[in-house]
Amino acid sequence: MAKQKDFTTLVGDGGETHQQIPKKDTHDADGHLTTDQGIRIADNQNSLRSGARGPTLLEDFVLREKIFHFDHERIPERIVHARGSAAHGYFETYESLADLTRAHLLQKPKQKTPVFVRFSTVAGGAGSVDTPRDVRGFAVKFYTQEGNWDLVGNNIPVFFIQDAIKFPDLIHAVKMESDRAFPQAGSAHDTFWDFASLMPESTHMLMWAMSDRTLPRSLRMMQGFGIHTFQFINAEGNTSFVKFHWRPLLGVQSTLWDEAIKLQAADNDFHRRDLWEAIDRNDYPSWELGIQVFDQKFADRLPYDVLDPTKLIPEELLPLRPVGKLVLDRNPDNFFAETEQVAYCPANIVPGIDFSNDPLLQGRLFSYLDTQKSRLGTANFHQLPINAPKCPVMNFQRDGQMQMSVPKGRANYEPNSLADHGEAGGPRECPVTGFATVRGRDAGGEQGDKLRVRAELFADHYSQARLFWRSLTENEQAHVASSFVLELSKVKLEQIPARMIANLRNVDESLAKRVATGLGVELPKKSKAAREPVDLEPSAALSIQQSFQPTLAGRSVGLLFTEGSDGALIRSTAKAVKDAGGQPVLIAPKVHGVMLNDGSSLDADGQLAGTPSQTVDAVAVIVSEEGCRALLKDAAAVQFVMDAFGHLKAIGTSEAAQPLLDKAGVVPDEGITSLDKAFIAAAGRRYWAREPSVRQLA
Ligand code: HDE
Repeated sequence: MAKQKDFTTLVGDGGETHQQIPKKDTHDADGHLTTDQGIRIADNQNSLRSGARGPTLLEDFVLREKIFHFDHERIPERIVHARGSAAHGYFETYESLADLTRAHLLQKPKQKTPVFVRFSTVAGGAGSVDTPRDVRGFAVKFYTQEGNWDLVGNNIPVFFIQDAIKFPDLIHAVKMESDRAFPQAGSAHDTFWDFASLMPESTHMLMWAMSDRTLPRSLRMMQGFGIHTFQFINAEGNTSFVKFHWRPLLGVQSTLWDEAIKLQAADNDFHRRDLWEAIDRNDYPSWELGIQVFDQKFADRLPYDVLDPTKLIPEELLPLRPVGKLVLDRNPDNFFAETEQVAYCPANIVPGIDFSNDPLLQGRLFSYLDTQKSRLGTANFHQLPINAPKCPVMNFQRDGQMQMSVPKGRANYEPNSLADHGEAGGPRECPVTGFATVRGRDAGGEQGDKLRVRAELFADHYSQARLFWRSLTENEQAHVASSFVLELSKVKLEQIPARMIANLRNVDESLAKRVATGLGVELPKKSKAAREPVDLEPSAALSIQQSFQPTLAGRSVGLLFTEGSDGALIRSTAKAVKDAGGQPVLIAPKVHGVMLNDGSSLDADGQLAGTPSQTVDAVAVIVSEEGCRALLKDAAAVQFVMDAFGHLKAIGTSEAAQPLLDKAGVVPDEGITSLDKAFIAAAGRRYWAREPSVRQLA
């Protein structure tokens, strides 16, 4: 405490002062509009002119300042993960992890730490859409009492490459092609598949990328992974390896590709809106943090290297220990100030946690700090309110652009003896509580000659890709095969699909054949694996469908109705959806004043043509006979039902709706129900068995 006070009087302050910067208001205390210099503005409608029809005067500082500021509103977007959405919340521990780590945030049960979490797509620009096939970022900033810890992960537990030196190549290849500037936000093009097919180490991640994992139903329904192996160190100095997993309490759920493509057309901001609206209605998204903890002996027994970020440790082999809960309960006040300016960095780590020698992680430790300087324009970006630690910041870093704190006194170096002469001497290092790096050899780290080589087991590029494939349901496998076909169909250079299929033969012969058949090309010769793959035990935890929990919690149900619809049925269905934790969404051909059969009038949440069924999880068609006749002539209505059926959703229906169902080609199955309890029970699921009847899969 004493030290903290010293510092505040001596050098101003890092953390606290930044927190105190008032939120920018556009008006002064009495509600008056001012310039950035605080001068009250008399007229915000007209610029200063010489005569009513005369030229505008250079003298108009109000106009000039306003336009000047506007001209500089944009900052460079992130080179990757540019498109994102974020929220505030907290992390609460279940129990003490003092046996494993001395990290302050993990010491006591029910300990709460504020967080800011940003989700993102990888390839697209900041203005791109939310639902392309893409990996999602899952970045968590914990504002702990011992400084910020950033766990900057993805929704997939492995990565494309093993070494940071390949990252610029990977990203150049996946982003829009550099001459034509398309495609935006998509991997289905020559340069990505050219690179990927030449990098067998990417095969495991490609399997995930082509699976339903890259089409999340909601940011609230994704897993998150720290990917790399990290280390814990406890107060006694004992170390262990650790991997971090986030499990959504709403369960993992994805969309179908056809659905995702149509969602893109229906709502560019589908995920951003979904996250915002859920928090806005106090339906707070939450995740459980699970850890996989192991030691060197365990690592030595594995047929893959735990420092290789293209590998995972199956949960069946090393179960997750649940350690706490993440809850997002507050939307940002300002998108730019918070979501855009937040600067995550895997190098932000707290005492008790440490990195491993994973060569991808090691490269990231440099990249993020560097990128923030070019994005935010100053080495003082850590002083922005969203980035500032919520604990004191005390050091002798000084000056730089946009310096916000006002250090007092002469102590801007250390050691100094100023305190001996009655001046404040500033903060000092603390070997006891300060961050201590795990000594390499304690944790099986290696030292040796300086070499540009990879460890031996990194050369196994296919065993885990095969493990993933064999862990999926037949339906999920068909999605993977079909995605390869669809993506590779967009590749124009002939040699690329052949090279990719040659690699896939090392994963699974039937997969390779299905992709070749789907593309209409001959099966190429199998590529030579750098290391022969081995068969690993399948892991059901890797399959979304096998761990799917049917529920309406956090999901929405579209109620399509018309003039003359059964008012009581609409109301009871909406209530039943709500009671089951879901969100009813009323959809009608017009939004205001729809007259129902009981004489009441009802407003809709969405107009039919602008609210297609892909925006909801199940549909109830509650139409009158006359209303149904009108809908038969409305392509949006027919498509609404056809897509709900094609996207394997439950459809609850009354008799009057039958002609519409017939026209949409709906064939009865267990997902097509009457509008009673059966519908509510059916609505929280997807009907995978229906898929072969509506879609040709590879
Ligand atoms: Fe990143 N990554 N990355 N990355 N990454 C960035 O940092 C980088 C990697 C991830 O919401 C950038 O602030 C390198 C793996 C997320 O703001 C940049 C390498 C994983 C986000 C950068 C990787 C990630 C980023 C761009 C290979 C999953 C968004 C802007 C060595 C564990 C964070 C920025 C947010 C962002 C570099 C690999 C996740 C350029 C060099 C592996 C979620 O610094």
